[in-house]
Amino acid sequence: MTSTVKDLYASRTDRTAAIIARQDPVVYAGGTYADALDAEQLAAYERDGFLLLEDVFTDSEVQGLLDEIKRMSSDKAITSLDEAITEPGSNAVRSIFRVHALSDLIGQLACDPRLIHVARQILGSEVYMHQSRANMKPGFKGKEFYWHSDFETWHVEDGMPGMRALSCSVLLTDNNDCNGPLMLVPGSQQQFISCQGQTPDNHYKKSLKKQEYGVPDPLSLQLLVEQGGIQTMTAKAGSVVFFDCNTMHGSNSNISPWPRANVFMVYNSMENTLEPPKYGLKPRPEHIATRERFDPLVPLEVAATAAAD
Ligand code: 6CS
Ligand code: FE
Repeated sequence: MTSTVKDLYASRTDRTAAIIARQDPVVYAGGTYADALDAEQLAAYERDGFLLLEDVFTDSEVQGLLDEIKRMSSDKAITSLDEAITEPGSNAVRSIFRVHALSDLIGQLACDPRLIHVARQILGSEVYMHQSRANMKPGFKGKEFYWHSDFETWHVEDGMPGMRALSCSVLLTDNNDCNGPLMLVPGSQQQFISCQGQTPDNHYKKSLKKQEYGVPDPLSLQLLVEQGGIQTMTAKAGSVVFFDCNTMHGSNSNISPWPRANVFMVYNSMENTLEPPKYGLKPRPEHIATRERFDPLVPLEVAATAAAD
């Protein structure tokens, strides 16, 4: 049932840019599905479209994860896969997708109760992994991620029906003023920016290096920023940023000597699984958007108890 119902969040049509009010909740089921966040944290997430939690992972957990993604980014067997994306203009590894399946350690992180219960609580349902990736943003060479709403891409290119997904970014190095921290526009999750331009075939091959379609026009962006300002997520390694799939965000390049390595997990509601992409586009590969093979993620503590039974 995709073609007869009007698309609430049409984008990349032949129309000009437009701002459309969000029709979906930000916090589902009143935030009662789990109890990882307290009322104040939940209210902040609902208002801003993101929440920073500090000191979630210990120094030794962070070290283990950082070692793992460093190992992966210098392992030929991994860097030769389609999952590995290089920086525009160099061979430095920019991102590795599907990291939760390529590494057992990151697979465990994907099911960590400190992440999953927050996602379940906000999305009001069981969740699965829509996309996972490590973004390396190496010192000197790490290039920017231009402003975008993830949902805009996931809606058009992956056929994600509604705004019922979130990302969490686990900081594996300190993110400081100089190394290209995530920038978010508070309150922007409430407006959908319908973008101009039509999607080229195999767009992901370019967009994951440098995105040019599905980015907001300057006027809409200016409006969002006049309303909400910009907040940078500068925080210590071991912190986690949770943000709504429609929150406008981006990050600057990293000309500092300090790498900025973060692992992203995108949790989608089991009630929001993918439909065909818009406009007859070919589905993106499974390692970028989970479409065929997935199950609800089981928090590790439960898995451990079940295994012991
Ligand atoms: O195309 C995507 O799915 C993605 N692109 C960006 C720039 N952010 C989110 C996601 O990884
Ligand atoms: Fe993004």
